[in-house]
Amino acid sequence: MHPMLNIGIRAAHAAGDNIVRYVDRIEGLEIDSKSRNDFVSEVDKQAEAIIIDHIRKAYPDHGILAEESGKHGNDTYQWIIDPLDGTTNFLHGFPQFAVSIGLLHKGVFDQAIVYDPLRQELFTASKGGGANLNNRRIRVSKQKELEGALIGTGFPYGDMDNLDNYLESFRKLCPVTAGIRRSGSAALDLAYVACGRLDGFWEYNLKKWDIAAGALLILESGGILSDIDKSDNYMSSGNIVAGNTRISTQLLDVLHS
Ligand code: 2AM
Ligand code: CA
Repeated sequence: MHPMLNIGIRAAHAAGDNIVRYVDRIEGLEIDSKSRNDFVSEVDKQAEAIIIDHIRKAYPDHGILAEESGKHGNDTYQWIIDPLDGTTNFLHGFPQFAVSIGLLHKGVFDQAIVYDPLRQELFTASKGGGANLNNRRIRVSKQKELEGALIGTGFPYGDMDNLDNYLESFRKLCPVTAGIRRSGSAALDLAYVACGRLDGFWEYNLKKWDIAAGALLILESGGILSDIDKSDNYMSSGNIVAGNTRISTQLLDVLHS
């Protein structure tokens, strides 16, 4: 195993274990609102500190971009961290959230970890080395047509400027798929595309830390990702379409129809 992946896994496990300790004590947590409908709790902050501590100890020169504490250091190697993806779910006791850690080397996806601490599902990928779920190789689904496909998405939640745009995409896709799921954790949605539980995914306005690990999982499991405008700029725009090649292409065709 790549040593950097190994450090990422240790960090994700330690953060995930800490998150799970609070699952039965959500009522007493201190919760701040970063913006409308965007919450952060002391659990997010602790998990992030645990991850950063692991990385700093192993790789003091590496840069970090983390959801709660921002950007630090140089970015030849940059760890992109969402300590708790699905905070709103977590705060409601809704069991769908994950730790997401992606490593970029000179701007290219290099290592990926998405860890669901409740199900103890560890999704990992190394550039050129394939993607795994709990050490077993995963592949994107073989679904050929949107008809019969299960598609993940995310609804707008804070700023509603994009709501009409989103509803238009939903109106186009809802009638032509087998079903649409909104889980509340984009990192897990991408991991589910990577292992074939979802056939495809689309969402607007994601953040880099929602995408960085999930994107490499998909690429290494034989899938593709694109910006909704068909460019490769999904990391900076946050507007993303993913799936196997056929489903991604069909999702884009319908979105542009
Ligand atoms: P977060 O929990 O790390 O903030 C996809 O919709 C992403 O949006 C989620 O992965 C989630 O990441 C973020 N998000 C923030 N607030 C949300 C909310 N109120 N409902 C759903 N997703 C939210
Ligand atoms: Ca988060």
